[in-house]
Amino acid sequence: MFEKILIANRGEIALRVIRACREMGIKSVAVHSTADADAMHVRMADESVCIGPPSGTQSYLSIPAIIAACEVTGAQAIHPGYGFLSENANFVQVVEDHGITFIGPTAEHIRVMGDKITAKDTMIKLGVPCVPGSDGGVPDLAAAKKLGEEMGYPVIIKATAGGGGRGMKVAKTAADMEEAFMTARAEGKAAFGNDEVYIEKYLTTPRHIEIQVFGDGKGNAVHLGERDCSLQRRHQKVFEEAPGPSITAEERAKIGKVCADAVAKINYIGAGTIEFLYENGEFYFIEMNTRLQVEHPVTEAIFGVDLVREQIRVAAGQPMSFGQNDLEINGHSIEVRINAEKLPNFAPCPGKITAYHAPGGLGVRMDSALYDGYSIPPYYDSLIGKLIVHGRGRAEALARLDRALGELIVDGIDTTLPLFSALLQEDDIHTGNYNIHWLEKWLEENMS
Ligand code: MV4
Repeated sequence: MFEKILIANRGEIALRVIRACREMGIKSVAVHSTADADAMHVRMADESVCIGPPSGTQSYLSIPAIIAACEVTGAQAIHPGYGFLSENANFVQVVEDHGITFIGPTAEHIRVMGDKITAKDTMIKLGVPCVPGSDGGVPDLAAAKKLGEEMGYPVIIKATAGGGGRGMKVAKTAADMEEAFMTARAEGKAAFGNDEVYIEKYLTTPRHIEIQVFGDGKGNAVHLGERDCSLQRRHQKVFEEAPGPSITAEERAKIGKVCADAVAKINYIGAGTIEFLYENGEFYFIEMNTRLQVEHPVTEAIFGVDLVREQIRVAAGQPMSFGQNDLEINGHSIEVRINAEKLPNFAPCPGKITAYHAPGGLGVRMDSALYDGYSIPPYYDSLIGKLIVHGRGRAEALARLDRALGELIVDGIDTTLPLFSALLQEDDIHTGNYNIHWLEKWLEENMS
C-alpha cells in the first residue's frame, strides 16, 4: 500500500480524500494556492505544499507544480478529486511517466470517454443502450439535414468534445437545423478546439439517471445502483438521491449488470459513472464520467461502502473489498449542494464566514471545508458544502433533510440554502415526480 498520497484538489473533496487516507494509515499531502494558505485541507493534511498563485490555471491545474510537489514530499500516488485535473488524460500520462500512481482510470479510458463520439461508439459495441442518432460524427450541414429527416425532429446536435451541457443545440424542426448545427460546431471549436459534432434524437422529458460502477482493472467490476440527478440548473446539479424514486429493483439489476459487464470488459479501473437519460422505462446512454463524482456520498450511504478507500486499494493493486453479491441497498439517501451564491440569480457570493454550525445526529453527513472565520476566496467553484442525509426510506430521508437544514448555520455570506427549504414545500419533491426540466421551470415560476 502507498505510504503517502498527494491530493491535487481543495475544499470538501480534498478533506474527503484525506479522511480516507487517515483511516488507511496513509500520510496525506495537501497542495494549495497562495489564496488557500488558510484553507481547511491544508490544516487537515499531514503536510502541505504551496504550488502557485490564486488562479486555478497556475496552481491546481499546473501539472509541473503538482509533479514537483510529489517529488519534494515523496508522495507515491496522486488523488485528483473531481474537476481540475481529474479527467485530463495528458496529466495521467505525465504522472505515470514520473513513476507516480494516478488514483483513477488509465489515460486511455479517460481519452476514450472524454470524446463523446468514441465513448458512444464504445458503449454501443459493449451492448449499452444509447440514444438513437448518427453513426459517429456528422461531416456537414447536408448530412445533418438528411439525418434530421430520417430520424424525425426534434434532434439535438452535440459537440464531441463537449459534455456537461456545453456545445449542445436542439433543432425542433428542419428550419432550426442550419443554425443549431453551425452553432454547436462553432462552440465545439471555440471551447475545445474540436468542431466535430454528432446528432441524437432529442428526448423531451427524461430523467437524469446515472449508474455508479467500479472496476479493479483486472476484468472484475460491480455496479452500485443509480443516482437520480435530474434536479439541475444550467447543467449544475442541485439535489441528488439514491436510489432513484422511479427505478424498480428489476430495472436496476438489469441496467446495472449491463454497465458492470461493460466496464469489466474494458478492464476499467476505479470509480466511474455511466450517465443515462431515462424516459418511458428505457435507459439511453449519454456520457461516462471517469472520476469520483461530487454526489458519490449518496451511493456510499445506501451501500455502506467507502468509495475513496476502494479507489486507493485498486490503484495500489489490491482487490476490491466487496463483490456484487456483497452489495445490498439499505434505505434512501439525498444530497443537497450548498453554494456560496445569492438567490434568485445564483450570483457567486464569496466572503467571510462569521458563524458556522454543522448539523449532526442520526443519518446526517456534512461534507464541507468551512470553519468559523474562514474567508471563501473568489477564484474557485462556489460549492461550499454538501449535506447528505440517510433514512430507512425516502420520506424519512426528506424529513431528516428538513431537520438538518434547520440546524445548519452559515452566516456572513449568501448561500443556496433557502432554495432547499422552499423545495421541501413542494408536493413533486415529496412524490419524486420530477424530470430534467422541473427545477428550471420551478425557478422561473417561484424566483423571478
Ligand atoms: C440530451 C437531452 C435530450 N436528448 N440528449 C445535457 C448535458 C449533457 N450531459 C447531456 N444533456 C442532455 N442531453 C438527448 N438526446 C437533454 C439533455 C439535458 C439534460 C440532461 C441531463 C440533466 C439535465 C439536462 C438539462 C438540459 C438538457
